Amino acid sequence: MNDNVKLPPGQQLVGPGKWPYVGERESLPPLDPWPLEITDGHQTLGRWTLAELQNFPTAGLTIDIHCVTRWSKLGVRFQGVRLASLLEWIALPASCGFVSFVAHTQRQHSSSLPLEDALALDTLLAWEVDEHPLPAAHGGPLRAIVPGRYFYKSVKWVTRIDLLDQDRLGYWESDAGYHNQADPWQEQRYLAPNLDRRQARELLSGKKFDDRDLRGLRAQNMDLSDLSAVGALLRDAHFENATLTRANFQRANLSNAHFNGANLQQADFSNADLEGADFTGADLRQINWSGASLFGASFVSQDGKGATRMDPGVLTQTQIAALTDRQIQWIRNLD
Ligand SMILES: Nc1nc2c(c(=O)[nH]1)N[C@H]1C(S)=C(S)[C@@H](COP(=O)(O)O)O[C@H]1N2
Ligand SMILES: [Mo]
Repeated sequence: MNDNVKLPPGQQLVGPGKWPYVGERESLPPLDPWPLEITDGHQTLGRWTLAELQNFPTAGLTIDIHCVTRWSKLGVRFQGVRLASLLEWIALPASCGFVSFVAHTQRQHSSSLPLEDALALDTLLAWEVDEHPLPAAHGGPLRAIVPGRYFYKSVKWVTRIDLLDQDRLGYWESDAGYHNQADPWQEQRYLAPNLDRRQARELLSGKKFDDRDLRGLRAQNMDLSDLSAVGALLRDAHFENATLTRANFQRANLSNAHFNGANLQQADFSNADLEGADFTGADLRQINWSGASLFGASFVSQDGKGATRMDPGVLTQTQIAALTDRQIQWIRNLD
């Protein structure tokens, strides 16, 4: 059998028996007993020692490791406890869409993902690999294993799991511009394919996109309120569920951009190219649409669902005429 068949795009196999170390090499001085705490970001919801975790029903999981730096190692067997099993023992916060794994390291390294994904992917807290205790340099005594994502989602030396209402970008995701979704089969490596690490950091902290070429940017769920993106090239950019209140998109090229579920209150789209942009389910109140080109943009989905909010009477007749019949109908019902 050809192993390459099982490799996601752009990945290469490491040599037999090899397993590189990536990122931090050690934790802070190991704790004994090793604790694991689940919080809602403020309060402790559950707390166990490693020995107590080992009394839970254990789960074995064989995964393929895919590092964003393009090496893969197939068929590694981990043993531990499922995140799902731990959550059965605590009272879940009323709203917790995201889970963040936090490491006992100098920089309090962390990584997050939607809780729904973490559970669907069968996320594990692992203490054993290939029938041996997990080596310290690989995150022992306890690390997260998130199957089906680049390995940077699998945090080493976990002592805390935060269940959060809003997403909190992890270390690599915010410092190096790694993609927050991290699906290797979709090659979701970086925030934008053409950004280096310094540029990504600058971009995320400064929220200044003016005149930049950021085609295909991945900014789902991000807090980009007060963003300045004047004249930016943002074709096919992903802003699903992002916070973009007061964002300045004057003259930006946003054709085929994805704004589904985003909060765009008071954003400025004057003279922007919004052809084919998707605004389904977004909050579009108090937006400046003057001079924006809306050919083929959508505000309501095919099935008529999506609670898009928009002030009536803000689009010109020319702008409305550039929409499809279904979209025009929806806009007319607002007015
Ligand atoms: N605490 C912590 N966890 C981490 C990292 C890190 O730097 N610190 N790096 C991540 C990255 S980028 C990868 S590819 C894997 C590497 O795990 P390994 O060193 O066991 O191969 O751990 C992830 N988990
Ligand atoms: Mo990585």
